[in-house]
Amino acid sequence: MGEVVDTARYPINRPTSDEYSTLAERCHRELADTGVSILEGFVTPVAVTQLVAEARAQAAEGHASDVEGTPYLELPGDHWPQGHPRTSWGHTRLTAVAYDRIDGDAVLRQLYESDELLRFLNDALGFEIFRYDDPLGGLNMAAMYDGDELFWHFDQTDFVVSLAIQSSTTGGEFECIQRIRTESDERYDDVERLLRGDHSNVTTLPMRPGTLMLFEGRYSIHRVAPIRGEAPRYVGLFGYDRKPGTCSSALLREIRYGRSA
Ligand SMILES: O=C(O)CCC(=O)C(=O)O
Ligand SMILES: [Fe+2]
Repeated sequence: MGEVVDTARYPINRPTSDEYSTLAERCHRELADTGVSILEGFVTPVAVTQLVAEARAQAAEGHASDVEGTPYLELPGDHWPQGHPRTSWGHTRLTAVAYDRIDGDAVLRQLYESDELLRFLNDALGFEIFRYDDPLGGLNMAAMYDGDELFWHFDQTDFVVSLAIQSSTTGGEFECIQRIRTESDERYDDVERLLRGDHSNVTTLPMRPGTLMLFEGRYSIHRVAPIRGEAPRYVGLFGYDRKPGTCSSALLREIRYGRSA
């Protein structure tokens, strides 16, 4: 991973060094305090250039989806009243490239399959994680073009690791309200206020190309704002779980990749 990861800044290849411990502790603290840890310049500029070229080619293999969904990524039960966050539908349109369409020697795949990175994430999180056992959703690349967007939602996994590859000309910001809900309190009033357009508590997380972001998306509502302009937004998404052998649902694969196997 030496030539892909900026190991002078992020020494994931030297797990016994003090610098490594300091880095893992920093990420751990940031995640504990805020639910997000942002590693700017994690990937070298040379590798970013290659990632962009790969993303451009891979995007042709992608599946474009255009769907309406709720922030909870599930169908609402009949008992929720109209206007409630559970019944608030919003638009998502993006192109997703599944793991099995990403070349064996692609930089994105090298990173996801790197044991050094996996060990580092384990150390930063402070618990053991496993790569998804999912031939489509383990690793994927999302391409977003003019007019595309990803509606406000909570993730169904504890955390997501994303790698920013290219920013759109304008728009495409990753926006969130950190820890708007907890395990025991849904805070529907706060979610409703946001969905009605009150963005006063929204923060934009910096995702310059080359940034690796560790994000706890289960309690922090987030979205990708509409893309504007000619340059697409490219992001690599790395799937992990606390249990080995986890796979995303067939329904989710069908929606996101247009097939389930
Ligand atoms: O594209 C991104 O930056 C985030 C994607 C995301 O939130 C998701 O796939 O759940
Ligand atoms: Fe998400």
